[in-house]
Amino acid sequence: MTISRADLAIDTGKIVDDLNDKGIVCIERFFSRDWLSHAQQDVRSAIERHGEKYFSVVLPGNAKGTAASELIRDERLRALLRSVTEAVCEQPNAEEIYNVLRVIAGPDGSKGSLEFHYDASVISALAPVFMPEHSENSGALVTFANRRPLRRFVLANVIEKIIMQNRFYRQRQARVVYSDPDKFTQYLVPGNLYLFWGYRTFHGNLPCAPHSLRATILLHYGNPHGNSILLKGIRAARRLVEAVRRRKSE
Ligand SMILES: O=C(O)CCC(=O)C(=O)O
Ligand SMILES: [Fe+2]
Repeated sequence: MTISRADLAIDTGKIVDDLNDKGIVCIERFFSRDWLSHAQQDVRSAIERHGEKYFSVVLPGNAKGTAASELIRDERLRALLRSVTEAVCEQPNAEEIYNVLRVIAGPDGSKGSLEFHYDASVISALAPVFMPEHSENSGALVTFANRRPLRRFVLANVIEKIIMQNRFYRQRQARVVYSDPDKFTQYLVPGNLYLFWGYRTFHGNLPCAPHSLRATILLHYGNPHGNSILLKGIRAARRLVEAVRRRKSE
């Protein structure tokens, strides 16, 4: 199955410029209708397995025949992620595309919201699969674009994490967002593909109304910290912590 529209022209140089200048790039109607309805079916069956609540599936692309596996194997999308990453990072040391399916459903639509963070990857791509009707509580994506540089050293990140990824700082940032929502939020439309420098952009999502359905597939590509055995170990540990965090917040 082709995941993207055949007639779509992709200008990587322009995308890189826009990522640097505007922070977030939307490629409208990137996905084919077939791919989107496949992804929607996958989300529905994931909800049957997990229940109507907030949950994440780590590496859904490892399961054969899923829409996520089509995504991460798609040559066009892979080439896009590779070339934008290489434009800003000489040695992206990329492994495979790290992918996550994230679902907000059930009575508590605010679960997982306002949890602002930086991603570990150079580029993050977001495919919205289901989005609530456009309103104040429709889980818009929040981005504080390009707030930090790509760094080679991990220690600065650890310190920054302590300062920025805690409840108080996040609450403060939430107030900043609500003071000027147009500046920091982006309503997401299923079928579009959104790109931002995940490593450099402090981001998260606004809450959803109770009993909303919001589902996104996240793709993460490119590792700015090199690829020594030590760093591989740190990354593996980080993913474990991340998986536990995701489980806990379910
Ligand atoms: O679902 C979203 O809109 C963003 C989630 C996110 O940033 C992440 O899982 O790393
Ligand atoms: Fe993220």
